[in-house]
Amino acid sequence: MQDIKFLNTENLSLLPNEVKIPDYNRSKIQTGIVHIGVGGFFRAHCAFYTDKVLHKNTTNWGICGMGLLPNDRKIIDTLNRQDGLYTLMSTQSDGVLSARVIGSMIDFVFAPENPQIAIKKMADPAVKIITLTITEGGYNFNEATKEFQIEDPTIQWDLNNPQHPKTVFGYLTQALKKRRDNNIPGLTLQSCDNIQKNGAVLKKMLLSFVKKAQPDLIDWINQNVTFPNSMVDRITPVTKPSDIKKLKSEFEIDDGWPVVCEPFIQWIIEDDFANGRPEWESVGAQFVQDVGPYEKMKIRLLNAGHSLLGFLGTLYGCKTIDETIELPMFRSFLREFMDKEVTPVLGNIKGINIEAYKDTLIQRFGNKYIKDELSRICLESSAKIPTFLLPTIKEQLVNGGSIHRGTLVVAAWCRYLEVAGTPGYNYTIDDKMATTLQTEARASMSNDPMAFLKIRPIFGDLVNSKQFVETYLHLIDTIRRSGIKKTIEELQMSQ
Ligand code: CS2
Repeated sequence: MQDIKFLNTENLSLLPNEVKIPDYNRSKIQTGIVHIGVGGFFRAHCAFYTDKVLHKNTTNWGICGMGLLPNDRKIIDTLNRQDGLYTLMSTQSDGVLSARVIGSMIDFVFAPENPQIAIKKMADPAVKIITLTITEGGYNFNEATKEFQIEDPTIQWDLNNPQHPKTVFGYLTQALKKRRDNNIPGLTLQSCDNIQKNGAVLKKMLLSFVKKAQPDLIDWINQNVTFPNSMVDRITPVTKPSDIKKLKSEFEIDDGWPVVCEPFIQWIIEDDFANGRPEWESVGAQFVQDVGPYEKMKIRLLNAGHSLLGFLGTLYGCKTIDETIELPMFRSFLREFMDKEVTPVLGNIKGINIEAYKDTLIQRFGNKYIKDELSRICLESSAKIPTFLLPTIKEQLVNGGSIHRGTLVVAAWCRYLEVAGTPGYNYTIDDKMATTLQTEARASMSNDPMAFLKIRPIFGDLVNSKQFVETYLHLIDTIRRSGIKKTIEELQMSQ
């Protein structure tokens, strides 16, 4: 008979010995970091590194988990019930599962309930860093122009209701204003999303908002706030009910929302912190002067590789990344995309053996214990594709390189959209731009073949490239007539 324990502070010492638990005194830890967007990735990555730092007897870098969106209530309530504790479950490629209870989150704020508490927390002098995982779409830029979308209705709401903001921009502006007005030192705003130059993008977007909302704050921000760029990496699938069950049966832990992740982890950060930082380098993170080449490599190979497998695999009837890459045709197609279309735009990267990096990626994707669902990969692709894939196609066009495989991914995306919900394609489109995407993808099947490529906020000027358009039209036509497998085979024979 198993003795299952509910995960909380009181029960920590009763957990089986093989479960690593926080062996620092959590009641002594002060909040030094506010994190916005307490999703699985953050809990597998930044919160994990910080937990490791706290094991080294530091007391001032606890994390306050903050949710700004109504949907965040569930995770905040779950973690509050568990005294902020949760389990990180990671499975090696040989199937060995390990469980570690993370203790770095010590308090929580659910902002929609009381925006002023959230603003006050971010302006607290003890808080020296605000980290963010708000997804690629959360930065509110027009994908084609990279400019801030001031006309967005929630942004307009924030401009008109500064004390009851809804977006990260409204909250940050009020918090920074409070810091300035009360002579509290500035801090670091650290993006942990998959966007090249994520720090610079965050700064540009925030300043575009501040220019309208509180123009007199701009100089203070420029002088007192930093925005380091960083490359973040750890594959973190959506937690499934079966994971919760497994944690109970294998480790006797009753955790309402554990996080599942792969063993691999990487964090490369620009050392540009306005007001101190944890010694993340003592637990495996790397600090460098210029993170640009590493971000580019990771986003263009891993994230674009994911999207490739996501659309191609879904059209073929696969459900997970490991299942898709197990099929030789997808594995070889992915490798060719990486070798022939991405590697040429990356150049030499200091300290990196790019061939070995790609080998490792393919191995990571193949970890059959990490059931990373294609539905997670395909969601919000209107923000992902312009960030992960289209820049590679554009650079290859300029360099006179091949664009066939990248363009096939775009065509597969269109096909994925147009057949969604029809017999044999039993999925829905989970995307902020779902309606536009599907309407245009379907229009492109009949009266206007170019309709999909004409979605300007996504494709921008790419639609003016004769080479891209011709390649795309040929590929989408082949997918529609012969299916994804034949299209890949035909392409592999001709290229
Ligand atoms: C994925 C990423 O969302 C996606 O499409 O590619 O979440 C990916 O798993 C992480 O960036 C890995 O570091």
